[in-house]
Parts: sequence; structure tokens; C-alpha cells
Amino acid sequence: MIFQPEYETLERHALEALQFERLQMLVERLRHSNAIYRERLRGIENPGSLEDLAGLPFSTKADMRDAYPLGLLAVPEAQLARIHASSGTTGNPTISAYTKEDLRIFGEVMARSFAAGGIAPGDMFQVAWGYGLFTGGLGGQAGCETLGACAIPASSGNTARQIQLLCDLPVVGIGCTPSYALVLAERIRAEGRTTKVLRYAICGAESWTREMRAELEELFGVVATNIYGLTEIIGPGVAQECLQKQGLHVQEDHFLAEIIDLDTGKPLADGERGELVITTLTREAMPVLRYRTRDLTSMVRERCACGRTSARIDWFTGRVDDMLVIRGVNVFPSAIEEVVLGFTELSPNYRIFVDRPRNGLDAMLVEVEHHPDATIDDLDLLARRVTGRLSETLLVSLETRVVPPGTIERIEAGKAKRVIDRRPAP
Ligand code: DLL
Repeated sequence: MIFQPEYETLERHALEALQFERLQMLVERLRHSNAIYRERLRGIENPGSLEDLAGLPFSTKADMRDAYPLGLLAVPEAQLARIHASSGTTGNPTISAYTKEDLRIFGEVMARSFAAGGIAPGDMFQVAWGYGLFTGGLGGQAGCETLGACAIPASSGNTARQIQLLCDLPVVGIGCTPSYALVLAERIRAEGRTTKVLRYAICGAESWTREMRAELEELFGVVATNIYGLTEIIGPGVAQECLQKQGLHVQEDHFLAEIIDLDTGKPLADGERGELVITTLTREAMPVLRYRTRDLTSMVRERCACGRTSARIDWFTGRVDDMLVIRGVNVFPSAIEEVVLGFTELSPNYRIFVDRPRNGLDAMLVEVEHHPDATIDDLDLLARRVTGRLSETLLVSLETRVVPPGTIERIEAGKAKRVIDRRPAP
């Protein structure tokens, strides 16, 4: 179902005209309502077309940290209706502030996302992202309310309770991280239970792959779609896959997306992979101009078979910051995930350890679990095969360790942490 066909299926020329009009208003608004942006936009002309976007300054996470907590507000504090924040690993959290209108838009893009992922008004939907400062829980809640679905605000964690709700209530859809969906699916199977009517999982907030999706769909008996977003922009709902599964539709009337070359910052052509940059077209409290997300993807603009005309971004390779440099070779954890999940003998759980012995070279160990249903005669042989396939794909030598099912710790709240990099900080 398309929740707002009047926006989601707008002809491209009309959509781009709307984006341009909103971009002009945004630049004007930033000049007049925020001192940091006024300074940054000094001497820069207002855009005369959408192409002029490329001449406007970028914003980065560092800008947000520097302006902590409320330096990037574009409305008086008295107009704020909510604050969310993302923790990050070091320093100040990143704050996102919302007016009442921003919250309405948050609900709207989440309702569109849930509808695209198979949820209909009247359906029960279990929101299993964390409620609180994290945007997932309350964003999911708003999506249900705007769509007219029935929200079950389970929040993250408390797996026994989550399973009870899924097995007892007619829950049609669940929203959570992909790694938590996997935890739930594994546990339900191990306990020999079945969910009552669960059919859709809408997963996001962390990097995952199509291979992981296939595993999850099989184990959970659901259709799983990918949802993307970030605190700095609004939270989840920036982009969402439809049931055609041909990439994530960007909610382009609210978020203007570009793909740029990481090094030069120049816009890339459709289909080329680079860093996703987003401009908020309608945010009031904390609008963002050309935010460098650090997330790597590509974008196409052809109409999708579902009827939506919005641009679609591909599944992410990962974050720039998550890239491991092993003896000079760049390695994305997502590439390791793709290879590991290609082995039917292995479960979708894995961990990557990176060490640098004193005066030695980087050493990478990939720990994988053998699948509970697989009979494996020779664990060493399996480890050697996985090692071979991984080093062939990644072009770096490494070791693999196969451990028994259930050995690798499952994360029940928050984002999965699969990489343990124990090298000294540079
Ligand atoms: O993770 C918002 C969210 C909540 C998205 C629920 C989806 C579902 P942050 O904590 O600010 O916000 O983290 C944002 O997470 O820049 C990506 O690196 C990563 N990320 C989010 N969704 C995906 C996804 C929320 N579908 C950061 N695929 C982003 C890959 C994702 N990475």
C-alpha cells in the first residue's frame, strides 16, 4: 500500500520542482534563523536550480558536536516539542530537536515506511526498537499512530516477553534491528514455538546484507524489508524498501539525497557508489544542509515497479568509519558477512577480531558458528574452506574459527557489535 500517493508517486519533474522550492526556502530560513549557518552561507548565492546544491557547504558530525547542545537550532527553544539524541562512542551525544510540525513529519515518513514494508491500517505492529532518547522506538510508535495501525510498544530487550506477545497476539509486523530479529527467530525456533500471524519484519538501525535478510526470512517466516535513518536527519524513515525489494525509497519531498565522492566531495552519477549526503527540506527545529552521513551507497531514480517515483538507494556497504584497514587492505565487515552467510553449514552469527601483536602485523580472526541443523564431519576442513573463500574475496590473509551453535553472544538491546578491534589507537 502507498500511504501518500500524492507525494510518493509524484512525477519526477513535479517532485524536483517541489524540492527546489523547499531548498530555496531552507537556505533563506537558515540565513535568518541561525548564526552558524548565517556565517557559513555568507557570500554564497541562493541556489537558482537544484544543481546549485553542489555549491552549498556541507555539514558534518563534527559541526554538530561543536554546536552542542543547541547551537544549530533554527527556532526559539520555546517552540521545541521533543529532543532525541544518539550516543556515539566518544564525546558529546548528537542532539536532534523537533517542533510539533517536525514530529508530525516524523510520523508521516514512518507511516509511509511501514506501509511500504507491508503493514496496513488496523494491523498490530510490535515496536521492538528501544524507546527513549534513541529515535527508533518513538519513531515506530508515531508511524503506527499515523498509519492507523495498533502499536505494541515492546521496546528492545526482554526477549521472553517479546516472544510471548508475538505468539499470543495477532501481531502482523515487527520493527527492530536485524540482529535482534535474528535473536527472536532463533529463540522461537529453539523453543519449538510459532508466532501467531507474523508476516513482516521491518529492520534497520545497523548495517546488514541481503544475505542476512535471506537467512532471517527463512528462519522467521517473514518478508523482511530494510529501513534507514539517522538521528541528525530525523531518525528512522529517511528511506525504506518496498515489497519489490529493489533498494530503499528516499522520502524525497522531505529529504534531498546526493551521492558524493568521498575524497573530492563532488557529486557522483546515478549508480555510482559513494557517501550519502542529505539535506532536510522541511525540518523546522534543526534543519541540516548537506549532511555527510558517512554511509556508503549508490542511488538510482527510475520509477519502481511499486509505482513510487522516489529515488532509491542501495543496501549500504557500511559506514566509512567501520572500514577496517588490515595491513593496508580496506575491508568492510559487510563483505565478510556476505561470504560467511554463503555457507549453509554456518549460522548467521559471526564476530571479527582484529589484533596487532607487539611489533607484529595486523591479524584478523573471523569467528563463525556452525548451524544447529548442519552435520559437520570435519570442523577444521570447514574452517579452511571459509578462510579460503574469505581471503580470496577480501584479498587479505586471515584465520577462521568455527565454534558450536549458541557460542557467540547475542545482543538483545541496541546495535550489534560484531567487530572487536583490539589494536592500539593510532
Ligand atoms: O539508527 C535510526 C534508526 C532507527 C534507523 C531505527 C532505522 C531504524 P542513529 O542511532 O543515529 O539512528 O544511527 C544512524 O545507523 O548513519 C547508519 O550508519 C546506521 N544505519 C541505520 N539504518 C541502517 C540501515 C538510527 N538500514 C546510523 N542499514 C546511520 C545500514 C544503517 N546502516
